Amino acid sequence: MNDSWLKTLPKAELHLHIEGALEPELLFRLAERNKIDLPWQDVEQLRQAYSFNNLQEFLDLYYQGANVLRTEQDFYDLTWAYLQRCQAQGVVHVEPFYDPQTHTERDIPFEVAIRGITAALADGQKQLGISGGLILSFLRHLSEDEAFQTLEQAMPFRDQFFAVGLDSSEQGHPPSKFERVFAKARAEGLLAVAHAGEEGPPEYIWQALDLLKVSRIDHGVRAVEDPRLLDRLAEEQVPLTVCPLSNIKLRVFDNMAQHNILELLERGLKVTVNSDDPAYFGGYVLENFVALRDSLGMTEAQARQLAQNSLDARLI
Ligand code: ES4
Ligand code: ZN
Repeated sequence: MNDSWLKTLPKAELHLHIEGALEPELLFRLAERNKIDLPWQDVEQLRQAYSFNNLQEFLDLYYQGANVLRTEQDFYDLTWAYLQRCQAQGVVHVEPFYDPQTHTERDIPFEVAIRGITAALADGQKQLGISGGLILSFLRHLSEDEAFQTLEQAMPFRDQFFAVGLDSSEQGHPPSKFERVFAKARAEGLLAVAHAGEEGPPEYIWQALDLLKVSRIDHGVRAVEDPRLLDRLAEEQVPLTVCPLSNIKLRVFDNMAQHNILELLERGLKVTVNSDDPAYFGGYVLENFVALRDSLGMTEAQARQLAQNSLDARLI
């Protein structure tokens, strides 16, 4: 099995933080353009910092990296670079997340990020034939009140995103903290997704389903610890957006041979393959498929099923 058929296999990417697609080269270029001093000498030194023991260590660097994003053009360039990677890898549909609070917290006006990102997504549809839509994701380490304020700020741009999400530090920030914010978002006609069961317990996956009423679970790999939950996820065919390279980089599993994605697939769950933060985790969707083949013995039939699942799990 060579890479070329994996490359042309039509796929959707359903779990991608656009800020996590910021490659070190672009990060340095934007720092220069915006006259921002960086704590790293060069791209090599920055890449060497991409070594993490857990989610929080990664997030600290990811928020620091996002600091170079200042103008609408910066967000456009970031998103456009990602879409070009998608086209090169057979990704025909994308539903990226962005974290408005990562930018409004450092006084970038709300409209700057969303305008830049959605302009690039529109050009991606026209020029590259890549379909999709944007998911506005709340930072769960911040308060419920701050999430409500963010939703309020987003309402003038209601037609520029189709769903809300929940990301950042999972432990100690259960979905229940955002039950009321998600209820409001759903009342506005928005769909919902949430990160759950990456580092957090199966209980957080139950809460995402029952309290936030999500259409998909982001990660969800810790569902294996709860047989009743596995039955429910299989029964209801709830998509899980699994991110294999991310899980290895953040030490959710010791190595790729230990990853449970194929067990979940064979148990009848609707699992998909995604890159999460490809600039930080060593690859885009195709590299994730290749890693599953090389280190986990993914068969051609399993690869085709995973790709089909991603198309089936589209929300827009
Ligand atoms: C994230 Cl891997 C991951 N988990 C939770 N929140 C995130 N934000 C960006 N990447
Ligand atoms: Zn994620």
